[in-house]
Amino acid sequence: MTDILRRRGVLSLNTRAGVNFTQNKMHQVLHIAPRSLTDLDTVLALHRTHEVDVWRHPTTWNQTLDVYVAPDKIEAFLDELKLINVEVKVWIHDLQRLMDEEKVSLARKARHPKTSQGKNKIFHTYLRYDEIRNFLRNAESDSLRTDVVRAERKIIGTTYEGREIELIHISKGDSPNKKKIFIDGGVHAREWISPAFTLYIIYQLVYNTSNDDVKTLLNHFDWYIVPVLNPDGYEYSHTQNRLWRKNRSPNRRGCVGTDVNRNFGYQWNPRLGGSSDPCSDLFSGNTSFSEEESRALQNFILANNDNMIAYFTVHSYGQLWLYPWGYTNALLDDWMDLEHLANVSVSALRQKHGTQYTVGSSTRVLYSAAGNSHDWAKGEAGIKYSYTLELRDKEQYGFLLPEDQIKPTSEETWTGLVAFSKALLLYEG
Ligand code: 0X9
Ligand code: ZN
Repeated sequence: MTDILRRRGVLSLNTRAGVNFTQNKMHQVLHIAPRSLTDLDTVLALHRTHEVDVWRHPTTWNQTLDVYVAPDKIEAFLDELKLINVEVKVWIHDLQRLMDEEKVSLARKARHPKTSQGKNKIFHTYLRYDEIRNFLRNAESDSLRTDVVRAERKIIGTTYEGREIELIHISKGDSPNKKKIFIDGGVHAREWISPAFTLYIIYQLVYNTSNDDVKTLLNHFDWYIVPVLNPDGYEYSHTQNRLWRKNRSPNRRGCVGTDVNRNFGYQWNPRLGGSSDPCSDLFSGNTSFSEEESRALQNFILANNDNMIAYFTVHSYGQLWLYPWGYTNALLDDWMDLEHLANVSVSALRQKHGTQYTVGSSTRVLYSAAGNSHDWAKGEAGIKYSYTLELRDKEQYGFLLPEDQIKPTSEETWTGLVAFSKALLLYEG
């Protein structure tokens, strides 16, 4: 019971650093609250030397950091924190347990395919990449049997490990001049809710065509969706390391992986929220567009961006609806347009299950991260409404969002997307 309460953050061990709450050496995620800018800088410097994984960075000293610390690192890390003025709480007390529970749940579903069969599986479980591709194949062939929607798959690139990056174009096939909306997911490997939500969108557009909202969305837009931009990383997070973030291309010094969301070529700069250390989780690559994944997206969008009015890159977690810039805290000239449609979307989203989102510029609300994809989509590809969505949750599970939240998360985000699309029609004509 205590564990459950702790995990839910109800009984967090609220203590100053140094009190020994880690005797049992668990994988823990800490909330660290610095009390000044200097203390924040010290914590960030510590995170580099101690190789802990910052799940969430703060923008200002009065926000907390979420930091995952491995059992063999925690003692030394806490000793250092003792020397500065920070408050430390255990947020996720036993991360290993959460990962084990997730594994059991996935295995149980695999053993009982009856309860989660066919395409409805996307609502209840996190699919592997081959299952996702199967779903796309079926969506394509099922759509060909109707005359109301046409779904066409396209390979837009091949990853370092040889996996094909697949896109699905969903339209009515009736006009070449409709406005286009592009959505990608699975940029970061461990953010499993992201591909799951993109599949929900595809499901709605292909299989729910008698719904009035779906009719509107198909009548007015063409949809381009890449459920998993980084399939190598996604598979690795399923089979080897649940908390993997980057892709899997090899680097110098024997380290693997580039952060695809630091590799885009608009104001690319490893010193602004990325890293030039190939072993870092935020490695920006040796150059911009050094990676297959970012290049695939670049090539496809540049070849198809006429009439492309919106771009969404779907991530987790934090419940945020963000717009550029991510490389500077300067505001866009048209930030009010992006802010307005984001506000419309999050109010609709909230009506569904009460989930609250924060809207704003990604640097101001979150932190700076040069080389991210929404900056490139806006700055280089000229897509007016470019957003990063950070889906659930905020307080409880972080990247390990349980499968029973796939459906409500997808439903509410879909509600936000529908509201966005309708508002866009009113706003932009
Ligand atoms: O750091 C990222 O790439 C994104 N957050 S995540 O937790 N999903 O990794 C945020 C990117 C948004 N852009 C900026 N914050 N600049
Ligand atoms: Zn992400």
